[in-house]
Amino acid sequence: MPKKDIAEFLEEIGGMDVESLVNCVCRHHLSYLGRDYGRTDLFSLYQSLAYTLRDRLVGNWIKTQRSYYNQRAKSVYYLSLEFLTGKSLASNTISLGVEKEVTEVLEKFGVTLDEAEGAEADAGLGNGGLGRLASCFLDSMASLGIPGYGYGIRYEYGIFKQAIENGEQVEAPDDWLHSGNPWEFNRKGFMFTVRLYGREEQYTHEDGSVRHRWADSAKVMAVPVDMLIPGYRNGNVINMRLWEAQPARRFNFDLFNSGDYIRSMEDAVRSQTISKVLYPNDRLSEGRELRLVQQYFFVSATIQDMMRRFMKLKLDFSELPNRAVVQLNETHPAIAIPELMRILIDEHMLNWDVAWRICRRTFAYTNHTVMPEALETWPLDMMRKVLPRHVSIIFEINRRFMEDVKSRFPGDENRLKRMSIVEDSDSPQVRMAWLAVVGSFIVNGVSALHGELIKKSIFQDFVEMYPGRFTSVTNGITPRRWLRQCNQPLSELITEKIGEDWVTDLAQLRKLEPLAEDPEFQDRWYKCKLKEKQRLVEYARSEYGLYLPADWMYDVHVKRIHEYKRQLLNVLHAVTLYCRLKKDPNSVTVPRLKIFAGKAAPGYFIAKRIIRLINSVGAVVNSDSAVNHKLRIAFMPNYRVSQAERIIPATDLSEQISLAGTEASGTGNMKFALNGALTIGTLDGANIEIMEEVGREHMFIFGMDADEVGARRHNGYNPSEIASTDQELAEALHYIGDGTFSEGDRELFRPILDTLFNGGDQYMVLADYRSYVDAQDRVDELWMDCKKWLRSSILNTAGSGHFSSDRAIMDYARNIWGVRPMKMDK
Ligand code: 26V
Repeated sequence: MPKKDIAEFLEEIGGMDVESLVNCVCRHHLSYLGRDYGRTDLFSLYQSLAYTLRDRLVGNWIKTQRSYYNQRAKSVYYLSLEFLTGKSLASNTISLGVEKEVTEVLEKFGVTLDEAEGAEADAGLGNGGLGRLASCFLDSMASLGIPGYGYGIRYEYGIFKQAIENGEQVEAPDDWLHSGNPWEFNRKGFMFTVRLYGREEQYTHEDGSVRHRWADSAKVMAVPVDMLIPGYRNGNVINMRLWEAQPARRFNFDLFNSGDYIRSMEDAVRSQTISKVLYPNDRLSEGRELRLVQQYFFVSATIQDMMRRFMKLKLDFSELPNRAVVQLNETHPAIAIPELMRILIDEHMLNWDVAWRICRRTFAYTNHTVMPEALETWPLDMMRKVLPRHVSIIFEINRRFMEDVKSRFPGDENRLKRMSIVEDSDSPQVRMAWLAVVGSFIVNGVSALHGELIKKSIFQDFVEMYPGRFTSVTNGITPRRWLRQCNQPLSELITEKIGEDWVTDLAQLRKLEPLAEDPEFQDRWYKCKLKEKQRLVEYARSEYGLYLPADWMYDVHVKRIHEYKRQLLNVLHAVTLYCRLKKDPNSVTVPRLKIFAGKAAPGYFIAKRIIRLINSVGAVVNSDSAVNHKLRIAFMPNYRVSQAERIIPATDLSEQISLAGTEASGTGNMKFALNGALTIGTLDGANIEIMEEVGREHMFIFGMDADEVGARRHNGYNPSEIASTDQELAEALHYIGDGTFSEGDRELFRPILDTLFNGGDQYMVLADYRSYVDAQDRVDELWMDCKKWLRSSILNTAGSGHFSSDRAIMDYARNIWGVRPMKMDK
């Protein structure tokens, strides 16, 4: 071993000055890419720049990991089947504090940072809010010095690419790795074996006790692939470890030897499918075996990695909860609970009670939705086939739990049925949420409202059983990516006025309040917004061939397409404006561009038809000169993190219009407010808390609240009656049905109208229509008063400090994890 310190090696790699960076870029061109640096293209330049930055991260990464070990720090294991990272070039550049230098380096090659990042593929290893939240949390853990790791799957294919053909969504595979990923380290040397299938076996241990083990299992290898996550200018670098499935090294040796080469290769291919593709559903639990295998695969590898680190400390097992805390992002990794039990009981021979106490103190569970169809359940038969030993452990957990319930609520048979982890029916199911609640020391919702709603609905019985176990932590977003990086003009203006500390202490944005009415400041605020609109115009043109007007009001609705998010309500408003304009071209005062973007789950028929409707209404509106001077509609294909970074800073009006009680939190709502958009929204999820911080008078709140929704449901809701008493609504619905937007085809949108009139309008679109349209009229009114609008816009940014993921992570750290920010070793 050389006696050199890491610092000396790093010195050889080179410094942060422009010259060192240029040299390093050229060297990587030569030695990594095997190419002449005199002949760079955009992609090779991006790659060698990424390697150059990775060189500058890895030293701090090692130092950070060593500090964890040396200080015996309690660490957070954030387990998530999804991480929606997006691109890393700009973000890492900013965190390293070399923005100026990198810009200068790229200038020498005739390229901007924006252009260089254009060559990077989005890491889209998630569906939406839940996965993006996980990525924001890693950024905050790194920036705060909270010891921890992100663990997930390195999907070869991320969330599908969406194209729009003939107005409809068409899916294509997201081959994000096809040119390699310069940010990652593949660590083949540190893989673990993961077992699957087989059977449970009883045997007598040498100490005479009867024990169980897992026999005749199949094996796959889990290879760690690490992505480095730097903190903001603090020298911390944390690890996101994503597991890749590979065939066991001596896979199916028997088949090989017997000469059945092809069949043994088939097995190898099958093991690789485990990490092949992200499931593109964000609600419906389909009960697919491959999905269960994915869950166990990454959980097993992660818990092995955690135990490896813990065993190095040579402590009693009862110390585990003082050294590690596992945060379960939804129930997707909840199989970790019986897995840790299995390891403690079967492999380390602990007795049940001791093992259970350890488990219960190690896990915490975050719930992200109240919707019953998203509650994960697994058919018992399937689970028994894939994980035979875990099923008997789950039965034992449940048996003991049922005993507890019985002694607390004697004779309450219905309660037992409701609370049983194994649902007793013709096709028994394992209820993962119940398992997660029973096996965790704390369960949290993701906004104040959501935290209360889950206590009153899905978890009511469990609250009666374990009153202290439920809490909430309001979501947050990283101010680095979602303001500092994505909105350069506004960031610079803010920093000029209040200094740069807001980047790591977002509450400081309050200091903007006194400036809200300052005409000079308002003017500069307006110009920032305009710049971002121009940037979006250019992006939409070059990426999608869309021509957007730059000086209109940008009214933006971007998120997954889902009935509960009510894109349909927004379309009804668009059609209403269309009708008004057709009758009188001067009836609408404000020129408005409605921007939509979002993916629909490939099997979600109605959501896809809603996309078709948006595009169809758009096609008619945009080409009708009686209308298109005041209203245009753009659907931006393939919504993703990097696209959101372009759209959000340019937005004037943020649409957050879910049916109250259905959106657990929302995080897009926070990103828009932070960037000075005004929200039109319902009293749902974190909208409520945004209102409390920003002030109701600076938002457009409309519609029923969650209690009113409940009452209305209870009293019988009749959508037809509403449609027949509101003339504008009736007219809008009529045009959707009569073929106005479908070249005379009256069938195309019938399924959508059917959900309203024959399906009972589950998400009460019609009930909130009038109050929504009235709120939109108030939007126009305020827009006409430019000064007032700008004041509200500034106050939205000023009031967004609470929604930093730094605040959210500190809440978790203090109230759930019991960990503190750590000082790094020198
Ligand atoms: C559920 C399922 C069910 C089984 C099939 C695959 C699958 C994939 C993802 C999910 C999670 C759905 C829950 C979810 O995404 N919730 C969103 O979480 C955000 C972060 O907390 C929150 O802001 C959104 O309001 C909430 O909808």
